[in-house]
Amino acid sequence: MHKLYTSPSSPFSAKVRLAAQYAGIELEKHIVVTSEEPAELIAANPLGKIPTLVTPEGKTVFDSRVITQYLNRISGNKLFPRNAEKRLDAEKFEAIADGLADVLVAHVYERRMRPEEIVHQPVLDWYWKKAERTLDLLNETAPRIGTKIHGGHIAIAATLGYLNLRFGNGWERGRPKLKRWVKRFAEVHPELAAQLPKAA
Ligand SMILES: N[C@@H](CCC(=O)N[C@@H](CS)C(=O)NCC(=O)O)C(=O)O
Repeated sequence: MHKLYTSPSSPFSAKVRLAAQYAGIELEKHIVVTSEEPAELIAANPLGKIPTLVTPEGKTVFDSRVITQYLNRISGNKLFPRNAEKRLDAEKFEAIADGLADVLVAHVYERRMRPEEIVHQPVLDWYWKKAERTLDLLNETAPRIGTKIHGGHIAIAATLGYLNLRFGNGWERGRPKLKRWVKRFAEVHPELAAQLPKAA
């Protein structure tokens, strides 16, 4: 079986868990605390980051976008459209959702890793501005949700789950379409709810 180093709250790990479940690939989940730099994770990925996947043949696969492409290949294209133009759109949505997760994680780390007196507010504001712009874009353009979804939908759902978990739902104000998008994702794909980011 494929082994996934993961944590309940990590948005990138949630994306991979959602993608694997949607594509029908079973994962053996190993929950790790990255700040403890567990030896088995470091041995698989010197960056000490999650998600890191280990294949049944013992090959390691990271980062999360390499993993979603790998899962797409081994599932016979269950995660990305075959049509080149549609695939580019799906990959771009994955990239924008991952980019949003990057700034949210950086925001959390800035506050978590530094003593309070040297948390740099301008950098937090800079991250937040990027997040606001990206949420505005997603409010206008997030892809329609049907029973068939792709890696872009999955990445957006994972990142917005992390946003709600760490920052609350204040982002919904002024973004009614994106708020409805999250509701619809939950209604159309209740089977995926267990894989969304959760408090550790
Ligand atoms: N680009 C990476 C980002 C992964 C990432 O930032 N993971 C975080 C958890 S959400 C992590 O492992 N942080 C621990 C660290 O950076 O040491 C991906 O897409 O997988």
